Amino acid sequence: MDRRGFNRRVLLGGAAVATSLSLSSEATGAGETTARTAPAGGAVRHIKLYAEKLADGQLGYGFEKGSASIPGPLIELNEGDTLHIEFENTTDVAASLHVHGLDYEITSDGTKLSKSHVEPGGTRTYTWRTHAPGRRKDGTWRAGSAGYWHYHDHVVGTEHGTGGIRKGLYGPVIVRRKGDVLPDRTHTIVFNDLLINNRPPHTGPNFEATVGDRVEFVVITHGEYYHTFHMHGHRWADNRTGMLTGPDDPSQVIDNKITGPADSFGFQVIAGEGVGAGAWMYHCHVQSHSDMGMVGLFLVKKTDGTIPGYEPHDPHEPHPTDGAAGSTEGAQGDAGAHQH
Ligand SMILES: [Cu+2]
Repeated sequence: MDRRGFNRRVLLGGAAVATSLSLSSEATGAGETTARTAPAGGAVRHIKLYAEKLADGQLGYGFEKGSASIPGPLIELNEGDTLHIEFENTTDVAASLHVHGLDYEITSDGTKLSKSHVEPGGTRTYTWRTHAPGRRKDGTWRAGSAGYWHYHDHVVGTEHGTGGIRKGLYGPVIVRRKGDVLPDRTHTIVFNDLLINNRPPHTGPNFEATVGDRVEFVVITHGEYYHTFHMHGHRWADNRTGMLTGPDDPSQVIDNKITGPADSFGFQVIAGEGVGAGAWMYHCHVQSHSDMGMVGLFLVKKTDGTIPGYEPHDPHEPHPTDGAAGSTEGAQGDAGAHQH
């Protein structure tokens, strides 16, 4: 099946899934057995992003009116891309868009200090740029923009957006380098105070995959606490991509990572690799935090769709597939529907 050529809204357990934005797509042309990789950047794109009040009183970002989610939609770029974001604030309080890791002028800082926030009902265009690594004229090495980053409000509640972040105004950004391996789909996990993706404790989000899928996770932390992100049965490298570049890559391989407010990292796993299907927990490993419900499931199915040993109606796991917000599929697909 062709997993690259489209970008779709996935329905899991009735919850709408945030769609992804990709700024370009290109297959390696090598078929299913060879990993797809990111193309060179250099695109200039325009999108719209809305801040909205959700039915439950929380706040979210969305690419279209009425589509806001927590976390907000994945924004994906390739090094060298420029993104112009026409941001519309449909809430009844001033809000903004502030990004980590990317290049932007002070007029796109998204703070009141720089007067780059947006009053209720207002619109403002923020411009994010990215660049490939390279040597400076003085001989030193300049890092590229590639990485697992994130955006958030910097205005609601306080001058630091403490109220906006608490209510859900945050989302993931991935900048890829030419040649980076692309996943089949991407999920975002945000530890925000003692909640995951602002959901009630003990209710996921859960993420589904089939054994052999290449699944990417973006992990972001917000709020007041440090956490330790742990995933059962799967490991990753503690480096930019989460993947070893070869047998001599000295990066440490881990399955647990300490993460504090505004940190972000990401990695890819092959679902069930070497361990098989199962309801694999992920959770904060600060014991009191996991006990208070900072836990979700990576539901890895066999090819026949079953998950050995998993009882979906276990009362301790009340929402087996309701992990939709923040998930994308065909993450590097054609996002034309979201470009204006
Ligand atoms: Cu924790």
